Amino acid sequence: MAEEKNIVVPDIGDFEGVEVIEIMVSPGDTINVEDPLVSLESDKAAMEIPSPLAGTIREVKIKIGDQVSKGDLLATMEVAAAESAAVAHQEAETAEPPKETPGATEPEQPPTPTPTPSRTPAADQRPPPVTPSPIDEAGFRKAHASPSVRKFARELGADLGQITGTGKKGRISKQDVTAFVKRVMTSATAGGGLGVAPMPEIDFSEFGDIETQPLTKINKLTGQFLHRNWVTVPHVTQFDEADITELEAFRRQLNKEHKDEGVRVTVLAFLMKALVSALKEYPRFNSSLDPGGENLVLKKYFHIGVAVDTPDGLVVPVIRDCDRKSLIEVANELIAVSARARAKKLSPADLSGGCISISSLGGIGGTAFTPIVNAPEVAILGVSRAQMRPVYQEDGEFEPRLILPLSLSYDHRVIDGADGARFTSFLSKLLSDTRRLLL
Ligand code: CAO
Repeated sequence: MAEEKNIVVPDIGDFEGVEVIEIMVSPGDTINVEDPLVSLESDKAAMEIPSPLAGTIREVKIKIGDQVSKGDLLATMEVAAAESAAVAHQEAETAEPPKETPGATEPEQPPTPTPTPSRTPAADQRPPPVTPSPIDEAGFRKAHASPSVRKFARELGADLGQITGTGKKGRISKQDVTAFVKRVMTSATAGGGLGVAPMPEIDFSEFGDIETQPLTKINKLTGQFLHRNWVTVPHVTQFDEADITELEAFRRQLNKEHKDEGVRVTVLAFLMKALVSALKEYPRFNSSLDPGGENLVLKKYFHIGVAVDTPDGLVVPVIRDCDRKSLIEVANELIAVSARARAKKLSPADLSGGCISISSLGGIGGTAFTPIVNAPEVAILGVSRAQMRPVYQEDGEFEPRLILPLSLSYDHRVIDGADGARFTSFLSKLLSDTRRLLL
């Protein structure tokens, strides 16, 4: 059977006429023992009055700004009969004085972690992502926190209702609020507002010897660009291959013929010329989305970026007007620009204005990879190492052919899958029959 009980101000020490600054409950609220009911604040201290019992609030008897002293009626509560007996006992014993927070400052206590058995250690290291949202007043009121922590949370716009307290009985400390705000900020910046979970901070030296090396300026800048492009561009990678047996024979012959002039034509120079033809055939690959995402800007020039691996990190210098340069001019410029990149002598002009990029790992190895689009460009061609393979011929024989793997990543907002496949097929045909490059 339910009974109505009076909840009064317990012994609050020598304080008389203390002001009510916050009321955390309303009629109809179901509360547990120790749930905060009201906050009081004198000129010396702030304190929270916890509920001595569990039940449902029937009536709140005070309002914000009231001055209360020991024994004043705060609220009436409907409690179960068993609870009621406990109250009688508690009232006789005098309720435990509430905890004070002198000068409205949270005491610097290390929070006591509350074990939550259902969570794994990994989950504990990586709290769930939180996204900024307006404060839910009901949840905020019910949260178990001192007035100073409430004030602090309000100043930062942190919703106490979303914070899990690490103190006794889930009490929220100032540190909990700070950790929550930090998590919101990290989620927002790390994921560009995607609400991804922050990386756990791990001390790797716990597991073995380590060495910490600072990232270079190029590493950091490249990292930022790649991350932005990875999360903002919907990527698709189209794989294809080209038979470059004839191209390779021609390349070797060319290099022999121009040996005395110091000319060195690599597969990359052919790829750049082939890309120009492919861009002319498929102009959407030579475009950028405008920042508003409303228009496609089609470019009438043919500047090609080439990823160059340097001791300080990856850079992508641009070779301009590849349509107006001969194969040998492109090859020479490639050698010059990659030397400048490795000597850290690139100018800002060298690094801007690209239409499409090539990432060639062919000189190193590998069979295929998925390059990241160098936005605002809309496509990047990845090239892996050419390999001699037996290829079935129409006459029923297998012939050794040099096969070059191509990996074209593109921005699916601009380029359809069918066009992606058409583009690489076109490139493949060009590279398989270099005469077509003349067309
Ligand atoms: N298949 C087979 N052989 C290849 C090849 C391929 N796909 N690509 C290049 N080669 C050959 C070259 O023809 C050259 O052979 P020769 O000595 O017989 O002429 C040799 O490998 C070395 O080439 P290279 O790497 O010196 O020259 P390149 O024009 O192919 O590339 C450059 C120039 C600057 C792109 C390259 O040196 C480089 O830095 N590559 C790394 C790019 C990179 O890091 N990309 C990753 C970006 S994403 O993280």
